[in-house]
Amino acid sequence: MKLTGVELRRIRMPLVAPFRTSFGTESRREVLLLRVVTADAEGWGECVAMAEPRYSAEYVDAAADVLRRFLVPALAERQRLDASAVAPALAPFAGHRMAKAALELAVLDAELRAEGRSLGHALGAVRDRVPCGVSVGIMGSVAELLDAVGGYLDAGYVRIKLKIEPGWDVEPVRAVRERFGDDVPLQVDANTAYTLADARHLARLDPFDLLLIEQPLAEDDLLGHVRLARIIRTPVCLDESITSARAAAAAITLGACSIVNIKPGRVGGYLEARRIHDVCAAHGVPVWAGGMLETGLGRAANVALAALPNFTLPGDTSASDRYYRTDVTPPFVLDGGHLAVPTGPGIGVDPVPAELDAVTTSTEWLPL
Ligand code: OSB
Ligand code: MG
Repeated sequence: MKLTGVELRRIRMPLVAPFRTSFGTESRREVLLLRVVTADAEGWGECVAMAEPRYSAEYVDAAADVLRRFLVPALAERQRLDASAVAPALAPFAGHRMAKAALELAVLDAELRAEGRSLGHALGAVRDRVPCGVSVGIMGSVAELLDAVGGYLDAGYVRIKLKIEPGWDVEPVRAVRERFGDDVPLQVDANTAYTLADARHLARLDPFDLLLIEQPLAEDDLLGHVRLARIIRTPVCLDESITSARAAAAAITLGACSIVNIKPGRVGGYLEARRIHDVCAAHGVPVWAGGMLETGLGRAANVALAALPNFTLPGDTSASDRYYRTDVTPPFVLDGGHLAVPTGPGIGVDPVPAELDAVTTSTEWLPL
């Protein structure tokens, strides 16, 4: 494939409600979209970096900068390029996995559209629909939380994830169990808010039969997670710590986690995400699809990934209306707690031009 150029497009989308986590509160999503143009097709990639470097070191202005200065020019040196060659071409540059993932996805989408193949098919999807969970932010009160959880259960979500932090953990979990019962699949996500000194406190979550606790400790604290996993009964799942298939193999072998959250942006792309899926499957470790408040473009690709065989837990692949009043693609709509895996070529969805233009704050063309 010969690339003609790459368009960087910034969009700004208000969230339907503020989303509070242990690392901050988001009221709107600043997104960087990439459109790769080739002689035969165009491809879209969504960069999941957020406006500020809180969830990870990456942030959206830095992603645009590294793409413009280093990553896109590195592809220009290749005469012919297919998607499997993108990560090796970008490997000389350290880090910036979210920026790399977006560029690889855009090239992969263009390639698959040119071939008339769907991303799900290319990745090895074995389902045509995926069960969906929802990630519920930290609220001002337990009453507000119970309202929100009740609304999501009424909408059909098959699993609830509560964001937690010190001061908002045992009580909200107890309240959700008391109101909605022991049968609701329930898990929590701390986004690194605790230390090993909190192990006894986190063990107080044991009686609530949670599916998992996600990333209780710091990103680089694998040893801490090993120790914590030996103290608490709730299975430990890692998100932030899993930056590659190598990191996943190490975490599993050390006993730092027994479940893995896979986010393609965090690990440098969908091809690395599939390798993590395979490593986990080989170890008998279940995986699930994380989310980064994506628009319909990134969501389409995440839903395709979630259709692989070892994605045996519901993902944070919620419907468009959980995030945005208007999506940039035709909306993803929950059907019996599931989303349909797109079947069209590439990621299988296209932006609606008027919706995309309405939220665009800037565009920049990088010729190759
Ligand atoms: O830790 O999983 C996380 C959103 C932004 C950054 C990090 C996380 C999240 C979520 C929401 O939990 C997932 C989603 O619904 O997209
Ligand atoms: Mg998480």
